[in-house]
Amino acid sequence: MQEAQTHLPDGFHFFPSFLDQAAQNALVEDIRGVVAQAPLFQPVMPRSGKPLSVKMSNCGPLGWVADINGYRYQDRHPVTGTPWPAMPPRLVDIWQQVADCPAQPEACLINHYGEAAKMGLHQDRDEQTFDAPVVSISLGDTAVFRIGGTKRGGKTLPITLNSGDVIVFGGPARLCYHGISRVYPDSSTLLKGGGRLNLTLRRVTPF
Ligand code: MD6
Ligand code: FE
Repeated sequence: MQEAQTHLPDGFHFFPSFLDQAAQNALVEDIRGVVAQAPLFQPVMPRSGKPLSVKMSNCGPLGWVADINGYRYQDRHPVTGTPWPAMPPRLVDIWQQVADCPAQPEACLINHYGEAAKMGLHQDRDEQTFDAPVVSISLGDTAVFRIGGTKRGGKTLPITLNSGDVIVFGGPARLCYHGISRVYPDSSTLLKGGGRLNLTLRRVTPF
């Protein structure tokens, strides 16, 4: 496993091309299976009800949702009301290879970026523990990921994320601000309908 040299926060790890083409294809099939049972839904911002530009689903015992009432983890799909599909073993394998965490992931948030989708700078802080890292897998179109510090408003560094890249946010980097400033349309042929998938594996409860 090759880790790129970066000037980035401690606890942030970047594994370019972690997944080869065959592994990417297999993962896309796994995610197709998940979204067949738990369709992508349109999250909205709490209070304003403004839609986020990505569509989401989840797998694993818990899933992250955003609606008019807030951001939270819950065990059911907000539209169908059924439990989230099981986490595919391939995702658990990736976690075990890169997370350096004794506990299993409990949630995999699936974000789908279509044309013009972005994600504003945010911290991932809805989990009950920050002792586990967040492991993030990129599939499909290339994106520009921005990472800053733990305070809002600081400067950010751009990182190009290609299909098959994996990043880990742990330790002192766990609460760094980050977002997606752009996605390059048609930069990958991995997904039949185009776009980008980002999978984030998380531990939600203490261990
Ligand atoms: C994305 N990623 O790559 C958005 N969060 O589309 C995230 O929001 C993220 O990549 C926490 C840790 C790693 C991430
Ligand atoms: Fe995030």
